[in-house]
Amino acid sequence: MFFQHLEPYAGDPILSLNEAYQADPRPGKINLSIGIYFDEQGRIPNLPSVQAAEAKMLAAGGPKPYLPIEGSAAMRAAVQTLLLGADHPALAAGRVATLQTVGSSGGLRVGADFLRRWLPGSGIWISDPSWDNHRAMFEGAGLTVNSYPYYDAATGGLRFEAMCQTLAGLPKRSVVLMHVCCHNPTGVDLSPAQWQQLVPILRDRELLPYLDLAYQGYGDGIEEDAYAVRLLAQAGLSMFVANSFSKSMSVYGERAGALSVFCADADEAQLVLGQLKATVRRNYSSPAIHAAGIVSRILVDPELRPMWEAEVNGMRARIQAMRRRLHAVLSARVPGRNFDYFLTQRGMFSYTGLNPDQVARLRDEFAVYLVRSGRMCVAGLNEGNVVQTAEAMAAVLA
Ligand code: KET
Repeated sequence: MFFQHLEPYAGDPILSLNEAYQADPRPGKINLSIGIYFDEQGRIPNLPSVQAAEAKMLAAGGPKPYLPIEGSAAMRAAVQTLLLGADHPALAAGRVATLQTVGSSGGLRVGADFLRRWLPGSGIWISDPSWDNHRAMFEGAGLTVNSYPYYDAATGGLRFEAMCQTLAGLPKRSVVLMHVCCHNPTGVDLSPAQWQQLVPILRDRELLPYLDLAYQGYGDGIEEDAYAVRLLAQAGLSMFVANSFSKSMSVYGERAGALSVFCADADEAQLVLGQLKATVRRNYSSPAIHAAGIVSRILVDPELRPMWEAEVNGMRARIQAMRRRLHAVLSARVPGRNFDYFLTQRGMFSYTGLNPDQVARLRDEFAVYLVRSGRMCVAGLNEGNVVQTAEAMAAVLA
């Protein structure tokens, strides 16, 4: 026996909860745990744009070779344009190295391994709180993970002053992980004006932004949600951007994502691309061809692109409608308590402020599943379960 000494794996706080939900036999159970968009019928949509892209791929036939280490050239180019818009000076300068990755998780981890090797001594700062897996991933890669102030529990908003102060005092060449839009788990984002205020701090302190863009299109729109990427690129900063198509194309299991590293110039970008490739080759070797086919077709095909944009707009509008419904029902059921955060927070998630005991009661007594931190996936609500959810919340808040 070789492995008797292993520590048992406690399970992932998000994925294990989703499994517990699946195993729950109670009818009428409600899944507001994992960050997945469900439609009005409570299903994960198979978007018509994705189906059409797959039909075209099937019709074209052809072999399935290995992709290059860095992934599909068509997808990498399409990702760059999605992030920056066409004809961005950073693209013209050739200073962006982009890899297709195994989901954005794969990109985040490849970037982490790269930083550990080539920027040793630099720690990474993540928001307080952040996606649970950020800490696990970066610590797993051997980086020291610290946090900067972010969420203000008193207001349900942002501790922007405290955040700026902390960033302005970090050791030079620190890495700062930021959510581009639809912050996970709080739903609290920086405004464009606040992003602008951040630029001189990042530049003067020589900080390296590491942007996570997992929910593009769920905030204000596909283009609008790329604002921070474009602003920082325009300012000439170096940065990492890991972006995902899991949510925006509803292709979770395809593992479609990318990592883009913005460098000082084209020569540096070539060096970086080379070492990113080395990192990938000794890890998973190359990414998935099916994911590349879907993403690159949808982003560039003149028929599919507008289809997809309309679908994303529809998903965003449905979540916003659910935010308003939940706010209205809860405000009526629990007078004297302010639920405006459901209206101001953006994207899939809201931080409800429920404590772990209240979250446990929601699950045990009402079969309503939220993450232990009090994070609710608002995208799991629909006309059929929103009142039931509000009543359960009202009961545990009483
Ligand atoms: N970044 C963020 C901020 C994020 O919320 C997720 C997934 C990812 C990256 C990873 O996405 P990928 O599919 O690897 O491109 N979040 C949801 C699912 C999970 O935990 O894996 C969640 O928070 O529920």
